[in-house]
Amino acid sequence: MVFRSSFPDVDIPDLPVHELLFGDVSARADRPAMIDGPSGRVITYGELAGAVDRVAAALAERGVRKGDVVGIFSPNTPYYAVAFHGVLRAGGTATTINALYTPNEIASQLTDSGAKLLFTISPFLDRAVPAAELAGISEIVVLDGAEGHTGLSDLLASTAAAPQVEFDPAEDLAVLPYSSGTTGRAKGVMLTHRNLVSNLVQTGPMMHVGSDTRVLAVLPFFHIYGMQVTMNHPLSIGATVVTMPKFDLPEFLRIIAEHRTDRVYIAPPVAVALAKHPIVDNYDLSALKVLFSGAAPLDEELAEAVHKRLGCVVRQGYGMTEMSPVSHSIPDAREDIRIGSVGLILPNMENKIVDLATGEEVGTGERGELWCKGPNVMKGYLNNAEATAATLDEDGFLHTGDVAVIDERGVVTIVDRVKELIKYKGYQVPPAELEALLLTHPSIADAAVIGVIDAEGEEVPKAFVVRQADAELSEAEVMGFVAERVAPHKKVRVVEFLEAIPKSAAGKILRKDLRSREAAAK
Ligand code: 4UV
Repeated sequence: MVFRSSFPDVDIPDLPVHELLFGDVSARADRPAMIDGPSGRVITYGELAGAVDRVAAALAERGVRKGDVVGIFSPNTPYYAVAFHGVLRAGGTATTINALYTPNEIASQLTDSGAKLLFTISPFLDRAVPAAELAGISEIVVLDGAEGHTGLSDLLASTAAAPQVEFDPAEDLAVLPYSSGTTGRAKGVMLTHRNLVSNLVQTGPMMHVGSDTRVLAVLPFFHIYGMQVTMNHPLSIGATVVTMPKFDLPEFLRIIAEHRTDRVYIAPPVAVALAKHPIVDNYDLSALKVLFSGAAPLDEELAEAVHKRLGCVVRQGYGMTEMSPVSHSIPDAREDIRIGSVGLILPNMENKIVDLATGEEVGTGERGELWCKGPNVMKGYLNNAEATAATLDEDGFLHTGDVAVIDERGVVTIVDRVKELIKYKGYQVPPAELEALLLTHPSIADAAVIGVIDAEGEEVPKAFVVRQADAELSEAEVMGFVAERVAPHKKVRVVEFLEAIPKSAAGKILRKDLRSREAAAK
């Protein structure tokens, strides 16, 4: 059975992303497009569109052509949008890099994506410089400027005409964010201009964002949720984006109060702070109308507690990098939909629910793997036909690796995850990457990593480790070894030693057995 969206299809403009956002800003040229939260500095739509043109011209002068990949490694600031849309406007593809990454992790993404140039900020140069060297990138553009490097100001000084690039929105790649998908290491997710533009208009009927809306952009722009929902969507409507470079509770509350942001997008750990922390009462949060959570399951009781304490509407959505990213969301206006669900199927989309054991499509009220189809679904994984074929079927359905139930009203609830992926505070942790790293330790004979729920209810990576014969190795040594080599969100937080890792006859780790072992130990 195919479940269709209950909304009528929306028209998808046949435009590249930057055209949708900045194609004609004359009516809003003097309105604030972005505000840098910490400093309060404002950039208007006219200034932003002008800066995007300058950067595109300067990138073209430097040889950036259609299809060239450019890395962006920066926290959220208005400059991020200038670099991002400058790359797209020049015909390039932006590969957005996690701001917490180590030099090796950055280099791996730059190399895999074939990036030619890298944007960063001066405090990140200690990681960006070695990463660029490893990846053979010779030019780094520093957004806030730094001795010995090209600065954003150099690009903005370009007097060349903005390049005339012909776009085919359905084919040309706008961004290459990295995601591990259902299995394996992080892969480049090929999202076209049409994929991104589709999702910007598909979310329209779900949320009330207008030119007076002020969106708080604390979710990182490098992750598809921050990029599309908190940067591109408000800019496509003429709303104002208030940026925050990283989450810090007092600063978050101060910025909501001072800039009177009325829409705030979060991942579930922020809801915990908003429900429980005493300092929340010290700020005037009366401007906040909608608090929207996604990227990991939101606990219903917690959501109710936040709603009661702050008096705002709390809503949840579901998405995946591979879907640009939103596929389901609770509309602002639907008081009747449970906050513990992820709401309704977006317009222009279809779903199937597929029984995990039999592979048969099932109907209303039955659980199974969620498959999604729509114009926002990726073109595929970069240089990885095998992973693409394992995720996208011949009928165009993306197999999400999440287990869901759809009720008779079309409300979707995510009930489990069957893919390998671990989510730590909404960030992706690919177990395959940690397993490969653990195997490089001389005292480790074998290893497997799964997500487990800790005492605070957070999903955390747990490593099952088989020591080499006669090797001495403690849990702390295993955790220390990993922590020195990965970004903080990928740290192994629990270790258990085993005699052997359960494996199938073909040598695949039986994660299901490890999960049942974990459940039995509770
Ligand atoms: O690929 P990714 O890191 O992508 C995301 C995107 C989440 C978004 C984006 C825009 C929204 O408006 C929104 O509401 C959510 O996280 O990871 C995808 C996987 O994260 C889990 C699920 O396992 C996905 O396959 N996930 C994401 N949202 C939820 C979730 C959720 N609401 N409940 C449960 N799991």
